[in-house]
Amino acid sequence: NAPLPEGIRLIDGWFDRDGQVALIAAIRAVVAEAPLYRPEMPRTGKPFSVRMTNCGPLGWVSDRAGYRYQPLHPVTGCPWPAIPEVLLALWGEVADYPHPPEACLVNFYDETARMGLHRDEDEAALDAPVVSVSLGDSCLFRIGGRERSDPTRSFRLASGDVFVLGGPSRLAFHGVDRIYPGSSTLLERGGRINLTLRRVTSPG
Ligand code: MD3
Ligand code: FE
Repeated sequence: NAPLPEGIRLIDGWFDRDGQVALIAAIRAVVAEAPLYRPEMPRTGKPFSVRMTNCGPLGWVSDRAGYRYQPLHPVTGCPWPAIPEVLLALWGEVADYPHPPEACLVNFYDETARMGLHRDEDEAALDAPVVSVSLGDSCLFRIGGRERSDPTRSFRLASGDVFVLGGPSRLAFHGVDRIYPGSSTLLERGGRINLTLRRVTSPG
């Protein structure tokens, strides 16, 4: 197994089963207030296969007008709910960044959902890492370099894994090629949830 690209930390099994169950309860409360919805691609309006919502003062959205962070849910018009304490604590433990996260994007994958290769570059605070938590079914995750044409590496992310993406890897291309249906019993109806904690604005 080759070493991970610089700036990436994969901490497998950070959350044990009880921790994962507690996180799911917290996410259910978020989704009750801010329902999952299906974003659309800029310009074309093609629907994502992944459904999304957010918690925190800002949330990431995509529609025909483009990608952006905004304080209100695009369907309900309400502010996003607060980021659960357990996730703020996780950021404090692993992010090595002196300010709290402002957005937690919640991605829900059913067994056919995928996420194409892309870069996360809608945040002004590119010095802050992205902290990701995987829950439910495993996925095949792929990460490359700063150019779309750079070689990529794939690995499997499982429920409870935490991923910290910073440094030179913060602007690496990455995506989710497939979900492994039935690989976890955490979610009764199956599927995968990914949470990404992000700092959006650069503290003045
Ligand atoms: C590597 N989500 O929401 S999380 C996304 O599993 C996103 O739902 C994927 O890519 C998911 O934007 C991957 C891991 C991740 C998150 C941010 C990154 C990997 C990253 C930023 C830079 C490089
Ligand atoms: Fe991403």
